[in-house]
Amino acid sequence: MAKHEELPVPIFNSLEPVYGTGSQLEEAELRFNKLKSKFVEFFGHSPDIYARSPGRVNLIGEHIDYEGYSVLPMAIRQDTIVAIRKCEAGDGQKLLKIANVNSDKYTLCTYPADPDQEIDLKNHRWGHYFICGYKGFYEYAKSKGIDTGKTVGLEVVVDGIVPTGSGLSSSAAFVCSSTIAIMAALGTNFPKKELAQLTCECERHIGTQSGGMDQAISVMAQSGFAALIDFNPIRGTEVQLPAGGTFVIAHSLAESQKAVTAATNYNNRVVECRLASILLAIKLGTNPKEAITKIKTLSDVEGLCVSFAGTHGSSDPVLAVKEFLKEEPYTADDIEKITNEKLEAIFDNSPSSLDVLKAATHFKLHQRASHVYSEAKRVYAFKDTVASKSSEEDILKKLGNLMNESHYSCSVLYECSCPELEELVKTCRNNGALGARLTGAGWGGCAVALVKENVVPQFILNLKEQYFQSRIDKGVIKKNDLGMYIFASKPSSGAAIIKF
Ligand code: NG1
Ligand code: MG
Repeated sequence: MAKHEELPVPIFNSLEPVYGTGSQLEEAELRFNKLKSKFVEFFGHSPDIYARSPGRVNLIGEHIDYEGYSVLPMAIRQDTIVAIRKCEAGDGQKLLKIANVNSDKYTLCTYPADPDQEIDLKNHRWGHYFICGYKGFYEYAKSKGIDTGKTVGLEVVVDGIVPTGSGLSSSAAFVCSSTIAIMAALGTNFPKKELAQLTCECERHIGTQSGGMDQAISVMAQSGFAALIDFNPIRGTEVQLPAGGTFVIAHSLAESQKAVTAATNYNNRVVECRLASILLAIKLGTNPKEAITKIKTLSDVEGLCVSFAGTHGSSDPVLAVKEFLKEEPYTADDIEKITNEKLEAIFDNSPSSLDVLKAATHFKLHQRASHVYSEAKRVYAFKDTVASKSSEEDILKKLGNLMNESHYSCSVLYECSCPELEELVKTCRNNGALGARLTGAGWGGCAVALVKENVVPQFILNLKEQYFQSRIDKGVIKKNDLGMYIFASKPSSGAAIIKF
């Protein structure tokens, strides 16, 4: 069976297959026309080709993709479109010129057309995300022995409508659409599954030790379905959501600046999970040296829990955490006594982890591991509930409960919420959401709420009144922009190449 993820990115010569009909198509037509005229304005001619890739909302399975556990996101309508043109040999200097339709906010970025260039992480620029895709494309092509010819200059204009810093993966939408645009401009096309893997590696060039959820769903999503995404190897299984429920996405209006706060937030958790997995492995009988070299994630430890089953009657890793990791935060000293190794030596090949160690005073290993193992179970419970034969009423109720439990775990054990998200999630529940939780990395950004289809308009109105109105009054957002900050979302389609 040729599964769709084995196929290359689809190439269309019109917008309907991607954007459907009606107002969404009209909006897309306007965007493409504007993008094309901007391209002509910047570079004096039309682009060769376009690539688009969507943002996503994660329904459940937070902060576990980088630990090797399956997650359950869906693509959203909002996407990033990259228009691109390959410069001919006579076009002069070999440069990557990256412009944006929103040229006031995102000014032209220029880079050398050199796949080996280093990204200047200390000076963050929006164009860096394109370079992530650029470097990643060449690394992949090289590893596969694909002849990419002489490097050429590229002209690029970007149009992104995924809200940034919102936990909806604007970054993955940008990285994926860039990588695919580069691939298409250079005349190749890879299977979606491989692109999902390669774009995940691309985004790590920005300095976050991300998992692969966002890129996988952005590249592989099928319209009408959420997906269970598995890792190692990456695989997507379509999940049909119950018709009577709708997912409403609402922005807390606190911006999550992941690339800037990586050392204390995102990468800090990745490091804590790694340390928790090493300590657990040691407690489960692995010798410290071997644990340090072989155990990379909490999912690597699961197999070891089988030995624990002999004495404890269960191989549940949640129980192993209870037994073997103390609840009080660990100091570096506590950990080094168990590992017989300096923390700096454990992470010596990862500069971004060393930044984490410099900033951290203690490590909450018990809490982080408890979150990861329990959240991993909730993802499967969610998928099984969707597929169960219970009444729709029951199914929706159970899904809502799982989302609420996930939020609690993110908030209390993983500590990736913030006061605004807490208020927003509470407001969602007070207004009849069956469940509500933060989505994406957290520390700001969006919440997702499961709401019964027939009350969605009223739910949105209530949230506007109870959460957003005071923020409009204070001038945080404009009333006219509200549609960007709270909306219902159906599962949308994944990446596509468009050539007119
Ligand atoms: P967002 O919310 O887009 O920053 C991040 C990671 C995901 C995943 C989630 C938490 C990137 C590109 N994405 O997403 O891989 O770990 O946080 O579940 O860093
Ligand atoms: Mg992101």
